[in-house]
Amino acid sequence: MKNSEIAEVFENIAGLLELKGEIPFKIRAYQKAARTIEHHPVELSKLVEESGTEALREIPGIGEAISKKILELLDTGKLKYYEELKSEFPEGIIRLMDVPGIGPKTAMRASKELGINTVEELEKAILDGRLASLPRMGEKTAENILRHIRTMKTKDQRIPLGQVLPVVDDIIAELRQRTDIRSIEPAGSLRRFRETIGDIDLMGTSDDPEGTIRAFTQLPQVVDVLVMGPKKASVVLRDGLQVDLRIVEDDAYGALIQYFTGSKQHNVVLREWARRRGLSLSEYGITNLSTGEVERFATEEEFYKRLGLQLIPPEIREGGVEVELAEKGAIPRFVEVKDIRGDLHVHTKESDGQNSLEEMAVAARDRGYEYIAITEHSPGLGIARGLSEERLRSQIAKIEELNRKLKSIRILVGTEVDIRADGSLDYPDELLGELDVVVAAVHSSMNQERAKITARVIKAMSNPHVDILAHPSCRLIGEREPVDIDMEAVFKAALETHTAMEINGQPQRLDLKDIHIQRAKDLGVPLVVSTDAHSIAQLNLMRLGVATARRGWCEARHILNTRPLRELLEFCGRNG
Ligand code: DGT
Ligand code: CA
Ligand code: CA
Repeated sequence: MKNSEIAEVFENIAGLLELKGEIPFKIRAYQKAARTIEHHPVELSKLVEESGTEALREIPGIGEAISKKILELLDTGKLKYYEELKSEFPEGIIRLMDVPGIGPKTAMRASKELGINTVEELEKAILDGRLASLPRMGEKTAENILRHIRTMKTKDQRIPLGQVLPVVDDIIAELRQRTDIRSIEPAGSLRRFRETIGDIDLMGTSDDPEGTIRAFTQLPQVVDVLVMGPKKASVVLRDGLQVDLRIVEDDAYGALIQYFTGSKQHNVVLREWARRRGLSLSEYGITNLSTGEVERFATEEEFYKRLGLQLIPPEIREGGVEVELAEKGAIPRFVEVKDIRGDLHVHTKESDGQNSLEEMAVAARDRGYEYIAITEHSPGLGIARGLSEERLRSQIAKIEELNRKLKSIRILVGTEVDIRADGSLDYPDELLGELDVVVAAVHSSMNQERAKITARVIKAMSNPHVDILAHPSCRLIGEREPVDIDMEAVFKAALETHTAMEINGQPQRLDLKDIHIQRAKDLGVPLVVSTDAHSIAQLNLMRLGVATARRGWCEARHILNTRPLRELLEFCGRNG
């Protein structure tokens, strides 16, 4: 976070306190801090990184309370106190205040006097001159605000991971074909499997760095070259995505990929860790501060080892407790794709999938799975060609037959039964009792209020036949907000009813998400990682599901479908 952004937060706090009628002394303290920070010659993030957190207190006008708030902003990008304060005001005003250059007073006036409550309305009011007509506003200020709105719009565009992965795979494949590249892999948020991506960072080694960089800038999907040097380039793709590529010598690759994998917060913690040991970190290596000597590292493992740390998996490099734990060697081995023994959420042509039952089963067998559950939709969902009771019964017979034919994989008869608006299930209990695995899911009435949808889902989980709750939040990243459900209550119910929570690997879902996974795991809630595959190719989404589980600090033992068939069936209340 930049000084100007931190200053704006404090300026807004002062404004909100003023609107609230707080005592002037308190308001002035925040105003003063805002001005000091705005004019401070060094970025506070840098100051803290290089001189430690105590350095903040040495700035005049920054006391303990403000210094704590600055650290929270630098660490998390957010401030709890500010968020709580904002929640006391109408939402429209807060949205306006998020535009740089608009403080609480202007937001209040724009809302009250011009009826503006969204950024779009604000943009319109600037274009037709209404905003400038407010007292003490003027053309110039309004124009500045418009510029802020425009940059805010482009900056805010984070792209769902699922959209970025194929683009990256293409670029890497093309570069491998065209050039003398030796190795190339993503770093940044992509390597950490964050659910949305700001830009793509690629790192590599090459026999001909300049040639590789040139080929990179000449890829057909590139529309603009922002930076080009002998060993690095930044380009913009047709769809507006930015891609950075850096090439280094083999013996410096470990430090490079470590640095650019981030996260920024992880690197800040790591740097502070190193500083206390007389070392300084950079993308080139580790510098011994007393001798000035720079050590280079070919692998990340050696890099972390030099710092006295275990190799930290990229998925958890978010600046939490991972560095502390790595010193003690206390980071466990997280679940890997190879630990997964079967997929428990799969569709075929019978409902809305693309491949036949046998094709899916054979593909699962070829992946080395021990079992696969076929889980078609129930009839409540007209759109997805849900199976009537009769069709489900005939599918049970088909699966039994196929199980006799295909010896090396067990096909489990399942369903993805719809949880109706009142929490009842879309098949009768008696039919559910004939299945090996019952996955239940919400697909409709997603706008129910919190208490209602929570009770609805818990009611479904309480049905003794239900084994797994699929995509519990129902979000579609970048498209649909999660349902307003009390996740904590759902997890508690999961423990009581012995229901597993699904980690859905569809890139637009990744549901449960990382922080919920971590919480569920800590509570001891059983988890499964499933793909919800609608085709053979989508069985590969297991990689995304597993990465998401890793972001939630899951080991194999936390994931039910790493267990052998017999144990899985036991969990589902079936014996063999
Ligand atoms: P994104 O692109 O917003 O999805 O997120 P990242 O994590 O890929 O961030 P990006 O592309 O800005 O930078 C890649 C990594 O490079 C980042 O995770 C950490 C490192 N990095 C970039 N700028 C800085 C910096 O100013 N300080 C530190 N310590 N690390 C940085
Ligand atoms: Ca990035
Ligand atoms: Ca970048």
